[in-house]
Amino acid sequence: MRVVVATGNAGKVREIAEALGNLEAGGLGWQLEALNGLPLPEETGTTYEENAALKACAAAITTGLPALADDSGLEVAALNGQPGVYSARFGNRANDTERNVYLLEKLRGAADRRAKFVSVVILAYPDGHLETYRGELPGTLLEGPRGENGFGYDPLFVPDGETRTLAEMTVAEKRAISHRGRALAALMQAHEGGRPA
Ligand code: ITT
Repeated sequence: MRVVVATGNAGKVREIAEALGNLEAGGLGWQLEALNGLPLPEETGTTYEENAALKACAAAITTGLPALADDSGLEVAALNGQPGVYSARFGNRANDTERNVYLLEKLRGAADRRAKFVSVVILAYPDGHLETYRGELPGTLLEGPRGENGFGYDPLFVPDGETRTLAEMTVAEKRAISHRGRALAALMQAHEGGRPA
């Protein structure tokens, strides 16, 4: 099956391609296609589900192919769950490094460093059918960045039960435990026998 990956985030593309193309990880042998400059709609939703559906449906309608989108975010306990769905725009900072600095400033002196990542992956078909998969990853936020891999808030985030940040893991190691890896594993499981009803 040809599937359009409806994201402009290179880190997500890398992780989705590694998961779905990795036969050992349950990969489905789908032919993944990039958006090739097609614009994504503005994320006007207030939930991950709404925003993932907006992105996946727009790409499925424009291309006539099934389209996969991920909407995700970091929910920080000491910030009452913020930035959540607004993680990509947190503090109006321009890039990952500046958003990490901003988050560290907001958490300066905070004893409670708990946070969780959430990913909602939606596969939309041109006929309007939607499949929704969700994954979560609890962990804690460090007081400074560690590691060069991954993207976004990965250098600050140590998953529960781990000693390394997500940015100190390989793509495969991150996939095995991460919010996005879990959502994609559920998608792959649902498709083992072909397209689910
Ligand atoms: P697309 O909408 O084009 O897919 P985006 O980066 O704008 O890309 P989102 O609106 O879903 O995507 O924002 C998610 C943000 O949450 C992302 O930009 C990161 O800042 C953060 N985030 C999500 N998953 C992450 C992960 O696995 N590691 C680190 N940060 C992550």
